[in-house]
Amino acid sequence: KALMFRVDRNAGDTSHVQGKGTGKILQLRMALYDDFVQISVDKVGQHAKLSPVIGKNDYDRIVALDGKTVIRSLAYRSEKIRLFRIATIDGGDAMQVLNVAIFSESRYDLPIFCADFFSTSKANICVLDLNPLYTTEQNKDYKEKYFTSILPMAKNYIKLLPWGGKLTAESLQFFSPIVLWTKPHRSADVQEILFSAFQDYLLAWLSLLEVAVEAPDKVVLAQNQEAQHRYLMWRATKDPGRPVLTKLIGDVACEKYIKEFLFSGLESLGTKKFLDYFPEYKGDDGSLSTVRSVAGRSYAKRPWGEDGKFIQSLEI
Ligand code: BLA
Repeated sequence: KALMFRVDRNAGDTSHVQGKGTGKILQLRMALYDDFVQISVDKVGQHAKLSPVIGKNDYDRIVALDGKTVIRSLAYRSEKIRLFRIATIDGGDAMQVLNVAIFSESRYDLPIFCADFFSTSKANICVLDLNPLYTTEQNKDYKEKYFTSILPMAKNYIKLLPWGGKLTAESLQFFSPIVLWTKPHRSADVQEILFSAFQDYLLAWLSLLEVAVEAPDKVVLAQNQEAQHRYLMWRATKDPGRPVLTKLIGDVACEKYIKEFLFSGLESLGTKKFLDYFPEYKGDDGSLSTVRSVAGRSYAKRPWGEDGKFIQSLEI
């Protein structure tokens, strides 16, 4: 029997599906970020021969302690991609999350594709970027190599999606001049503008992957590996998603999920500890400070100009 239906993709929205002739109202709900997941698997799959990452399957579907919220996880690799992983959280109206990261193999110095979207019925907090492996303001060659060519594509989105306000100052070293850090008020902006940006940033990353040149020697390869490790260490320790995940699945499961799934590579890519990379987090007694940021929140305005040049507009 033909069903007439309409699907609204507002966060956790419940659409009514009218079964024609049956008189019954069925309920159909799509999670806010379902389309993003689908399109990313499709697009990456068109550019690379993906295989599922074995061992990460334990995390396919986790039901949170509240018995309602569902965490879904997917992980793939390919010849050039060390890890392409997606996590979504479907907490209905209360919370919708998309978290995508793609890491190349360490013989390439490719930026890390990063999409980090957190939505409630009241707010959307979004980061979309190709996170540089080497901080762009200190590594001009790296900035030139990867970001100059894609800046024109990003400009349009930078205009449409305004800067999201102050952020943890430490994060900035992991962001590139094309970063979209934004808090769209309307979910239509997420579904339309951010969705389009997500695809274009992903395609930009894939085109960089296509022409990526292998490290000339083991020294450079080791540097790339350490840069990924440092990034993983930062995010595994200070990611703002951590407290949310702890609340959802508890301490032990959260640690395991972060190490084995979200920031997998932490244990295989290096042996340094968080404080080796970020000594400013050492507390008076030598232990790791639990604060998210020692520098505090800053950058009330976008610190890069339209041309990708860094402008100091630090406001703490
Ligand atoms: C907020 N997430 C944020 C913020 C940033 C990021 C910059 C704003 C607050 C801040 O300045 O820290 C994202 N920060 C990043 C990213 C990098 C970084 C991508 O340094 C990369 C290097 N976030 C998640 C997941 C959840 C989540 C999985 O990744 C939920 C499970 C939630 N992010 C989340 C929440 C906030 C947030 C709840 C608001 C809370 C807050 O501002 O502390």
